[in-house]
Amino acid sequence: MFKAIEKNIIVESNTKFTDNLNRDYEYFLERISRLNINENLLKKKISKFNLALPSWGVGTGGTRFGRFPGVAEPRNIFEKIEDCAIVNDLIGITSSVSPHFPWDNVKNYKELKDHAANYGLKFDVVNSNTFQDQANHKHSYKFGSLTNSDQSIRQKAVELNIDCINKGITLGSKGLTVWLADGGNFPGQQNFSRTLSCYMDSMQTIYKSLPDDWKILLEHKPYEPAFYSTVINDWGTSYICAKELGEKAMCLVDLGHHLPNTNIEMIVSRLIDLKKLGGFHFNDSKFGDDDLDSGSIDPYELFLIFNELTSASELNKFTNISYMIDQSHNVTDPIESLIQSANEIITAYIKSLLVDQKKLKSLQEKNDVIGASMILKEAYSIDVSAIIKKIRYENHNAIEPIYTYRKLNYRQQKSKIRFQNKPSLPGII
Ligand SMILES: [Mn+2]
Repeated sequence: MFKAIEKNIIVESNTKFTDNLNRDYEYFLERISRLNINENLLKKKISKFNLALPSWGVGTGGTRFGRFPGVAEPRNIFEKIEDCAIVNDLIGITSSVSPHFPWDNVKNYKELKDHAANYGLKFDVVNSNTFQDQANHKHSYKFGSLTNSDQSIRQKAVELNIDCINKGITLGSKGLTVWLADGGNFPGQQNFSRTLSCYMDSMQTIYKSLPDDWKILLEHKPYEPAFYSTVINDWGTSYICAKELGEKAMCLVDLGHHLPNTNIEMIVSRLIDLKKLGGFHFNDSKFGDDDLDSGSIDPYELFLIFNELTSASELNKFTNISYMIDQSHNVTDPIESLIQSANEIITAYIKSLLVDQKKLKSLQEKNDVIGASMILKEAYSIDVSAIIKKIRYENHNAIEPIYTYRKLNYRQQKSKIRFQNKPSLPGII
């Protein structure tokens, strides 16, 4: 098996940081011993965490105003896999890729699976794109896909989703995420009841094509690209549809798909209790679905979300949740953004593991408001970077991944092979 980065490059750049790391880690161990946390148990929990990279996340994103392509962007899914492998070689917690079809269409899916396996990568849930027309389409999704008023167009959208499942089976995926752009821009444009009923009809047909060990993830969003109404507008609608579809249907929470100030951690808790939480799309936002890097605006919210997950998992309330990044990197090197985002996400997760859940519960019972909030703040304020770096070091990944990545001159190397064919493209995502 070959991987994207030669091991000695990582080993060499790590030597620069090992002394400081050892000192920082010693202090970290002392700090968690005051919370009666066992190092090995903590490491065991952390080692189970895996985050999927979105295939589209290694390309430069854009807005509806335009897109500024980066240097040596990947031109196809094979090159996207190479970039994902760079990220995973550096940080070691992102060993799966979530593809998007038809963007990532290839002739031979077995060959694609082998290509990823050569880099130590697997495929996570597949995603269907019915939010834009393709060059070879005779039909149009302009007025909707799974809920279009034209039955033959609904059928095409259903077929596209089933086609995604079939590709995913060859790739070794175990799930399909359906995010629907369908909705309306004007009051009166759509009958809310009719579109929801069409959605259920279409989804029931797709559901029947799911293998036994698959799940289908329903992703809600209150607005955009439709700016007046969307068909699956919120988590409640998503939950009702998932429940009616059956046990393989689960809800996916994209952090950006909520109106400002929404209490997302509470939605997470509700979906756990209702046994319908199936996955996450991580990103951050300031105003709407901004698709900013995870943890770049509100890392405390990310921590509170993980606190709900950790407290529920200690009670064995769920098992199989798909974690994935879903962001639009408009002005950064996507590889650097993915590294930083993954780091923010695992940081929030580890901090949630430091919360004294028993003590928190007892303070809640006593209505000790300040005491309870201090339990959360105490865990949140502990610097967990040393254990993240230590685990990376022990697993032969990079102690300082951005430093090592920059040492590689990766973009410069790839620019000799990956020629850009267009100076600028319309915005995507
Ligand atoms: Mn998403």
